[in-house]
Amino acid sequence: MMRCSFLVSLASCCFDLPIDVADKPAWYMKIYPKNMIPCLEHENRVIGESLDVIKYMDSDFEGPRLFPDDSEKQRFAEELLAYSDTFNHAMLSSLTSKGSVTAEAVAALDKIEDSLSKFDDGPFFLGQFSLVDITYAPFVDGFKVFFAGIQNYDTAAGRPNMRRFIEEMDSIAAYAKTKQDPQELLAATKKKLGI
Ligand SMILES: N[C@@H](CCC(=O)N[C@@H](CS)C(=O)NCC(=O)O)C(=O)O
Repeated sequence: MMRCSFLVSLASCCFDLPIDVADKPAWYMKIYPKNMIPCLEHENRVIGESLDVIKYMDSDFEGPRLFPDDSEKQRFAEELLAYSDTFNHAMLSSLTSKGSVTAEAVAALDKIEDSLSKFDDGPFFLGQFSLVDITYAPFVDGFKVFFAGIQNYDTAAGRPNMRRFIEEMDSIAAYAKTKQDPQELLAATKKKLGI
């Protein structure tokens, strides 16, 4: 079962709702006909798309803001959020290529490694913890497991910033509790990708 509640947990909200992505309950589609996870229902509004959900939660709920005030960091945050689909696509293409790791995937991982060193006031993408980390952490973590299990490649080897990022994320209890057993996750992903 994949827990898709980490965004909510990290933003200190009051839900903690595990949903099996492979077998979503019927009530979910009634709330969000697109039937993709996540979605957020709040004050009679339903918001889908993970990036929209985390931005909404950051701006409409109380607590520390997870989007920076600094304009340089804001620009970099938007750039990284916009890049997340490209990153995932590059990584998935490699996993389904039936060969070894593609140059495109290596370049995407190197871009993440470089991005993690842009600001030196902390181990996260913008230095301090932000929405960008929430966006990337499950992918960086998940792809580490998938590349090891499918292409025999350690995505964090020779990438010390990525290794540190993973360790720092794991030390956040609200994130750690959303993680699935790596072998179960790998098996489910292989099945889904037809590998
Ligand atoms: N662009 C969407 C993608 C959502 C997405 O792919 N969700 C996955 C789970 S993480 C899902 O619902 N998979 C089940 C399915 O495809 O039926 C977003 O960022 O919210």
